[in-house]
Amino acid sequence: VSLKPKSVTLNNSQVHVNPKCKPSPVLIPVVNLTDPNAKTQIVKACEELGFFKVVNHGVRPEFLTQLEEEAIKFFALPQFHKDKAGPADPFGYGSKRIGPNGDVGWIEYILLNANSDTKTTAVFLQTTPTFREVVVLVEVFMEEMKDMSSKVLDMVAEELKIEPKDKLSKLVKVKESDSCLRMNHYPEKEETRRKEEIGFGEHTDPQLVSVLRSNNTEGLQICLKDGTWVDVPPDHSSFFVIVGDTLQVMTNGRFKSVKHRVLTNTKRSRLSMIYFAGPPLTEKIAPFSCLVPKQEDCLYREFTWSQYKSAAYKTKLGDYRLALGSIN
Ligand code: GA4
Repeated sequence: VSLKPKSVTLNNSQVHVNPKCKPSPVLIPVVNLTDPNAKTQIVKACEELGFFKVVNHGVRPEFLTQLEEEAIKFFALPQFHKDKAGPADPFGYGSKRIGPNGDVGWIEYILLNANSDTKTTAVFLQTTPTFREVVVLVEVFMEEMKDMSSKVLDMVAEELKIEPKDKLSKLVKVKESDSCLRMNHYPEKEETRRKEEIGFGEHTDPQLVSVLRSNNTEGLQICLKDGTWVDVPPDHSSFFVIVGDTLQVMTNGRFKSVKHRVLTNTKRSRLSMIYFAGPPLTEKIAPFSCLVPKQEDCLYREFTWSQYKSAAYKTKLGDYRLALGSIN
């Protein structure tokens, strides 16, 4: 077996795929949200991995199936039709291009702002005969995701003794919260194509937390602290929580925003929906003083979410945005 890094070509650029990638059936922490110990398990997972799986989440499976079916119908439309809902600037329909700085992937997606339903309506109005029903489904889903992320953040605050108790969850519950929803479609591979290709390149999420749900197709990988990439076994009945950069800053690095990526290495298409729970644009982000007893241990200086977001949109997907000094 060769241990030389495999490389795949994507738009003429070489991307290395870690050969040490191994399946990890027991590695991903599983948190039952109704378990009284959930908050301890969540904090442990956020510290060790920045990632965990949520079961007993209370979101009805029939509802998820229905939403997934609508997404499948949308992505099955002719290209010219879908293009009417694009380009993603950053909201709307996008294909292959990710963000404004030249990143690409074997992907098409819809990016929606959780606050303004105008773009959501615009995306589906042109393309979907039953657009009103679809818009309602999407809105209900966003509410469910907001509830789940708030619940998780409340447990984090309780376990870390952050006061007041709703300090974190309030950031995503208020109407000014800058959250968004992404629906990603990774088309199945044709036989002639190379075995592995980058669907969504490695990156961390800038927000507080992200909540992800996919169909039963593999492809998602997370990066461990030692740099090893591991497969996340797909599970359409569960959700996955991803720690974002903002929560890393607020916990003064105690939680790590986890690097993750999607490889399209299967013959089945992958469909995922991710809710990115972000604070209001004007919110000041800095480590909580209760987590930094000595001022000299404070790792990050204060910035607003708006400043961080605009800085993020000037970076490439894989850049390490939290590098000290990158935010002015
Ligand atoms: C990564 C997480 C979310 O998907 C996202 C992405 C955003 C986009 O696709 O518009 C970004 C990326 C993400 C981080 C750096 C910038 C912005 C693309 C990009 C190159 C919606 C987000 O909030 O940040």
